[in-house]
Amino acid sequence: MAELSLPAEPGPIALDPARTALVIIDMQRDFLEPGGFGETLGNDVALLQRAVDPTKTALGSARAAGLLVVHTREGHRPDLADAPPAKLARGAPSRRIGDAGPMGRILVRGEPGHEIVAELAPAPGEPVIDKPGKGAFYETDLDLILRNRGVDTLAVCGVTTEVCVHTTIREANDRGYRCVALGDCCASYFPDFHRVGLEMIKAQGGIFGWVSGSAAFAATLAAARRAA
Ligand code: C5J
Repeated sequence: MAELSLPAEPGPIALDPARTALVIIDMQRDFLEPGGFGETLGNDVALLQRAVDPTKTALGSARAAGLLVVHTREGHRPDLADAPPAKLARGAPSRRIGDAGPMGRILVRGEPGHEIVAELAPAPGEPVIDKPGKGAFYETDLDLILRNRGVDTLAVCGVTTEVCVHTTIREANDRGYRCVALGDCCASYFPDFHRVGLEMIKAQGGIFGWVSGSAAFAATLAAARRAA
């Protein structure tokens, strides 16, 4: 497939499918479903559901076009040895990281709440990056996996826009990747933070990257497949 042009802001971004990965950040039950980490912090988790269907669209088109698809999950080892004490002590949640909840221990690897929601379940062969922090590059092998595949461009979906999506895009941008956030595939417990988070990415000529959406992403990949 030849190089494509994806409509985006602040301007179109060239995409080479062979060098582009779809990166889906932390679409986990712990953030999207009642009883998980997000709800323990007092958030309305229903606000994140709006990103699921658009992400499903982006995921289907990425798979059909043969893009590398990478999923991430935020969470900790069962002994919490990789969880900074400052993170464990933060805020006044109804349950802390590691406490037992209706979906198992909060934000702990291997528990039901740590799993990616069923609609977006990883397919066999798609890398799943388990990360202890907000950024997907911090203390993970994501950079190595992307570089080994020759990836230089990331289309990014996930939750939450201003936390793990933003941190990951900033980390990626500093490492030289070109990032396009698919805006409707991202969501926040705070709609204003979502809106401003996307604005921050594309401001100043694209200081952190570009912003597009699932429909444009799917249409661009589909048109290229038809022309091939
Ligand atoms: C948060 C995330 N919000 N995945 N994590 O704590 O954005």
